[in-house]
Amino acid sequence: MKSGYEAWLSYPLQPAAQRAGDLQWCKTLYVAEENDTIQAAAQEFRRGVASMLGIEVVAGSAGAAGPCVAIGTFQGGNTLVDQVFDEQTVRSVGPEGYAIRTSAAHHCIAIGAASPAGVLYGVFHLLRLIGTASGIEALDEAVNPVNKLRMINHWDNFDGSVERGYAGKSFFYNNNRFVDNLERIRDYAVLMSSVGINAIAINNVNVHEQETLFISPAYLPYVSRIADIFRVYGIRLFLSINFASPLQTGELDTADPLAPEVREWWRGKAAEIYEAIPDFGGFVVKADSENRPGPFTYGRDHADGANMLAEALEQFDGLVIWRCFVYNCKQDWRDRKTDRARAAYDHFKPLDGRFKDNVILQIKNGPMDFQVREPVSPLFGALQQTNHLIEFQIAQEYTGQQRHVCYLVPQWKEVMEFNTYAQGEHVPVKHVVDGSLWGNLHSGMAAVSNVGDDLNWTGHLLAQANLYGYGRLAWNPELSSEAIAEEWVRLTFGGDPAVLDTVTRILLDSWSIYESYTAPLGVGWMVNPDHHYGPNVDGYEYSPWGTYHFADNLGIGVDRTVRTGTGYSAQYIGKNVERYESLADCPDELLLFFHHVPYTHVLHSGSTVIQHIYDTHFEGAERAAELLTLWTRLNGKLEEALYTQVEERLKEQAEHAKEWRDKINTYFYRKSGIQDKQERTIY
Ligand code: GCV
Repeated sequence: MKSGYEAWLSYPLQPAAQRAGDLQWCKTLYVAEENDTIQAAAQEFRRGVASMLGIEVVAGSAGAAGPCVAIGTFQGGNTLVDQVFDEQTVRSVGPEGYAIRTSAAHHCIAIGAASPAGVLYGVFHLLRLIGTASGIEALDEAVNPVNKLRMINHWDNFDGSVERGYAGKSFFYNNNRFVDNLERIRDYAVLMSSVGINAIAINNVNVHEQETLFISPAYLPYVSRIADIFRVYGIRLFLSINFASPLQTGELDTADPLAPEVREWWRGKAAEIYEAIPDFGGFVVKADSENRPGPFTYGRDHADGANMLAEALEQFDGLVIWRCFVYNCKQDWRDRKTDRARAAYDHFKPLDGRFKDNVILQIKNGPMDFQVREPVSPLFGALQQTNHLIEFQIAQEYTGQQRHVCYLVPQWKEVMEFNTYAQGEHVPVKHVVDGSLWGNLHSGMAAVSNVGDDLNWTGHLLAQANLYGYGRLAWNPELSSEAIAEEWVRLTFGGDPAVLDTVTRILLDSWSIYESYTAPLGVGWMVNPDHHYGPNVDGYEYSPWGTYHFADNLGIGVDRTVRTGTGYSAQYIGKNVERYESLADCPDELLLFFHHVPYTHVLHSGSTVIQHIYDTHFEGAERAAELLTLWTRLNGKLEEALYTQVEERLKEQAEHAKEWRDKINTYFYRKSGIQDKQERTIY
């Protein structure tokens, strides 16, 4: 019985008509290399084919007659691979790419790559084609990942808790120990490599006392065991580190990045780490952010701090991934000049060009913090001489915490398509992020993981679509949200058209539904403090975190204009400045992020702000209830265990959406005194 553990690698049996076509190629697998990664690819191929096509794959060889699948690196010993691919094709395949071709002349489907990881990605591609009934008799393509770094950040703590984790406990640690059973970590590595993830940081960016010691001899052997597993699947392991490590371990009395003894300490540390893990990826660093230590303590800046670490790692090809989530979290709410949205740009733009080549700045997609709606961070397009990554949050901290369904791929797509005007009329974020705009040495995507030790990995089964979708999008940002959703549904549940239609519809509508019953028009927050679940309009209004909506009896919104507000809109480039600055041009969905307006302000939609709030909240709660109705149509069409786990979550969502509706509507009705035109019940 399926539980969701198999996720998108559950390999449902394909319909008989399709099986016949795919079978003829897949009965035999020809592998010539002993390499662990290629053997892992072969093992996955055998597993997938057995389950989807119902046959045991047999081993083939160079001279054997009859069709087969042949996999290997170019010039790696697989003669069929070398015969099928011409020089031009081989040249077009990058370090992690692959070529795949159905060759009638050679009676095979060949998958060739420059590296074992490329072979693995190619095999997963073939399995995906079989699983989505795409046909494999005329394949001919060379595929390379668009983004170089395709990273997952875990916020797992050594005690087993996961910061912003909504799917159980960590499967790396338990009660201040590394787990003994590594099976689940292996299964996780398989899942991640199947969508092209090539880097994973295994501990929280908030590095506490015990985790500070992960880079010490006491713990490095355990970290190394995990790196051994990841390596097989083409994944480099990273650690989040504590900037004050030399001080905190008691070995030095300073962590000043310019002090020679500190530089020496980190150089020694790097040597120890690479001794244990020769392909260690590097450090993820949260410094001078939300009470974490950093270079500011010593009057140094972020470039001083990052470069010091980079210097220690560079001889080993290690990277320093330095986060830009830096702002004043002790703001006085009475201070109307400080604007948290400005902070990342104000800190990092002046440092552009000062970072070493192996430093990568990691920038959250928006200027605040993974809200259901916020503008794109103005740092994308502004940093011309610095490597950088975009950071998304797969964990649904502010988007329903995996108790509500919220398929985030459409949101990420919107961010990636955003025109930065960085150099010319059309420069989308995706070209800044993939490094093509300025030819960055390092670039790509990172995202906060949404998995835990829940049997189905993500708590809400439908939240698996976000994990899957993140990997697919990082590999190829051109894929559409629809295509990714459909792939995920077919691979997870099989190809029944009713299931496909219903589940993709639920996924594709879910972000807009969640947005409509929560904080309106881009203003954000309005959640309960600390745990961030559920409505609380003034939850953060008088707090030090810089997250205000300024609602009074007349109006609502944050004035971030240059003319009368915080000046944030000037951080954008070209036409974006005026678009956000002008009340007339600002898009409705971001109106309250940029402007403070009366409740009677008329939106582009023709509705007033207050009526929009009422309408979207009533509709949103209704649409949330419809999600449940849609799902119940699948009763009997899915395995019981899969059906019921989603049904339960959708019930909770339908109820909880009403809570959001009533709290938000009531709050604004009481503040404004303006009646709902439709006279629906507001308390
Ligand atoms: C890991 C938000 C979250 C924190 C998180 C922080 C970050 O503030 O609520 O839990 O800390 O972002 O990204 O560093």
